[in-house]
Amino acid sequence: MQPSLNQQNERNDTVLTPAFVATAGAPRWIPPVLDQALRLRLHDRMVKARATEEMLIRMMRTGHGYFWIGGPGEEAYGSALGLLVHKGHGPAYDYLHLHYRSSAVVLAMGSEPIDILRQMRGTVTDPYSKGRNFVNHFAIKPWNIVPVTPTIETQYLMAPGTAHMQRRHGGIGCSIVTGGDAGSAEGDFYSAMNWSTRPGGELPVLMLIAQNHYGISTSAETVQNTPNLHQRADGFRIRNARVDGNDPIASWHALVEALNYVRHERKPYVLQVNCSRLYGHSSSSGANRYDEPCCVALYEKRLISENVATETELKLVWDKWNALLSDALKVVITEPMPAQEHVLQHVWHRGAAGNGPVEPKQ
Ligand SMILES: Cc1ncc(C[n+]2csc(CCOP(=O)(O)OP(=O)(O)O)c2C)c(N)n1
Repeated sequence: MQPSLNQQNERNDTVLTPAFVATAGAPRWIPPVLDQALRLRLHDRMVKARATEEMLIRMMRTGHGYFWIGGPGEEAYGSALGLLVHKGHGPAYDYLHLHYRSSAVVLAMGSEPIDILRQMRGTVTDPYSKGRNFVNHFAIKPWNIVPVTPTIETQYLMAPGTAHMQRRHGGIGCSIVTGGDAGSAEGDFYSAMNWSTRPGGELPVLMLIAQNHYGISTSAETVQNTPNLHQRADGFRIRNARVDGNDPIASWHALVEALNYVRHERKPYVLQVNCSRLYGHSSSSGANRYDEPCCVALYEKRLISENVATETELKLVWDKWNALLSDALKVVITEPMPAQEHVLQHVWHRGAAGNGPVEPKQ
């Protein structure tokens, strides 16, 4: 019998949506208050993301998946960001230009862990790439999540494109782009800052740099002359800040401040989030656990010490997501792989004459 996902399902989970107030002039963005319930929700989302990533690594080790790259260590700021996104389709909503460590963002927005497992295995049911791309390469059109590219940092220069459209459109929607510290050494990052600050053409774009001090195996200190990469924005007179990305509460407040500015001033902002890279670069470096600060463990300690939750209650969150993920894996391994007839589906190709789609040759 086909196993079913009968546990808590994101579709039934109320997704937290920031409030918007339409005033006589322009709409205002009112972020949710970070109360006890929201602190627990943040924890839930962080565990959801970590449990998903650890399942992906197990899939890689047990032959149920292929190459792994992902976001363990980026759950704190990622979950906060996912809960603050103005989620929807079209220029009135936020556009997301993410990178391959952004699982916490899309999971906090309400995506289903099973879909990430599908991409890890490369099944035809993978909703992001139909089994074509490797894991954590999202593409979710109804939520303005543009396809994640395996080439690093190209997303920085695409973000001003959607932000340009949003500038014309008006409202409070903005473009949010994430990337790594090594990638911010590339020209795309600087071009993006330039395009976002043309006089009279400033763009509503939030640029995040995840500073984990590594680019694959290259130490950041050997490449850039400062660990405070957000200060590069000073040269473009872009407002910027740095936050402990392992702290979900600090990250929440830093993101609220940044988003408030970008949404209402309609200008760019660069935010550096310092975070860990807990399982190394990818499966190519073994995906073994490193001894770096773990944002989930740190947050759990804090929730217990501040009497927001007990150890038992927090463990139940882990049990819930781990059970859901084991059920999800049982489903995914029964699903089909792409077949010959899928090769030319969803492919943008105009053919030799440049005027139409190519029919598959029999
Ligand atoms: C344009 C481009 N250059 C090089 C690579 C190879 N590459 C993949 S990941 C990576 C390091 C990225 O480091 P960083 O931007 O700090 O992000 P992290 O992986 O540490 O999160 C490199 C050089 C690539 N994918 N694309």
